[in-house]
Amino acid sequence: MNPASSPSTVLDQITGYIRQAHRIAIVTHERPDADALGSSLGLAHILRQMGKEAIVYLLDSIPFGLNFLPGLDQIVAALPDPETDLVIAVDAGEPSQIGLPLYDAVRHLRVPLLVVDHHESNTGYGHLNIVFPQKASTAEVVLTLAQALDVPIDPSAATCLLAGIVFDTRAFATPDTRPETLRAAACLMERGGSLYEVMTAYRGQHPLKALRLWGEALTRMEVRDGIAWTSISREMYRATGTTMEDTEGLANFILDAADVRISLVFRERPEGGMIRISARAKPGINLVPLARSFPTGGGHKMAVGFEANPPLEEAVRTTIACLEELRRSGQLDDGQPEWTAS
Ligand SMILES: [Mn+2]
Repeated sequence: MNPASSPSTVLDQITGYIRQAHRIAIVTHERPDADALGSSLGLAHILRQMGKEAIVYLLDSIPFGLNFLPGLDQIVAALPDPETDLVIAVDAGEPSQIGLPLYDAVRHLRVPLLVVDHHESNTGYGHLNIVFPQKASTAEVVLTLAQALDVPIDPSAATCLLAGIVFDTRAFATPDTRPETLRAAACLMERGGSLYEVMTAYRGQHPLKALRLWGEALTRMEVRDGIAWTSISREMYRATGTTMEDTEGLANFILDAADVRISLVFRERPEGGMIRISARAKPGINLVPLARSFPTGGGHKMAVGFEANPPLEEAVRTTIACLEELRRSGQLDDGQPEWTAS
């Protein structure tokens, strides 16, 4: 391996940038999940321990069920302060995921951008990129960074990072959960992170109205050759009093069925525009080529998100056709799963 690009060298360079910075802006992807928020807030707590001014900028609302994360009240729903001298993007595989207003503002700061992530599809858009695709969560990458910085992790940071690990591994149930993942979680518990609080939040992610929406979606589900898909229309949100946020987890839920290999959920946005698609797969399948067939796709082998043109029925038709073609031509084969669950 070229020493200039080895992870430890990049880690050294990144810690150098952080030590020199005073006011650090942290950004993450739109519609943040627990790993995005937990990693952002955890990193902010760690940087504050170092005496830095660290601010998480987020234009989106906080998802239902993540209100327990310590430090949420310090999130700033605005564009970064012009005095910012360093920006760190966490858990965002590419600039478009951060969202245009925020990413544009970040670029106009003309300060170094560090990217901290675990997505295999990360495009390396930062001046320095620390991307560990073998890690199950960005939270673990942040923990590695904190260890490299030699900063003590306080209970608030520990709970935030633990949330990232638990939610991204679906409570230690994904095939990328490895001994290192459990060691990271144990380390965070030792620093005062509350696994109980995180697990309670993990199990309690969905309000009843979301289950009603899921019921509707499951009734409409179609299955062909191990591929299961369903779609959620604006009318369904209206009838159940839900929002797009209430669809989080549905694609995984469908994938859990024994005879499903790939699941997809197509969603209209309440405000209209592009159709949002989440796809999930069992080990041995790589969905990244599917996501890359669409303009805004990204994710991991077994979990991708992308957008297709409306209307909903057309998005379903074109996506399933594309998926079946990629599958036929062997482009989704991932050989042996990298880490088997057995
Ligand atoms: Mn993540």
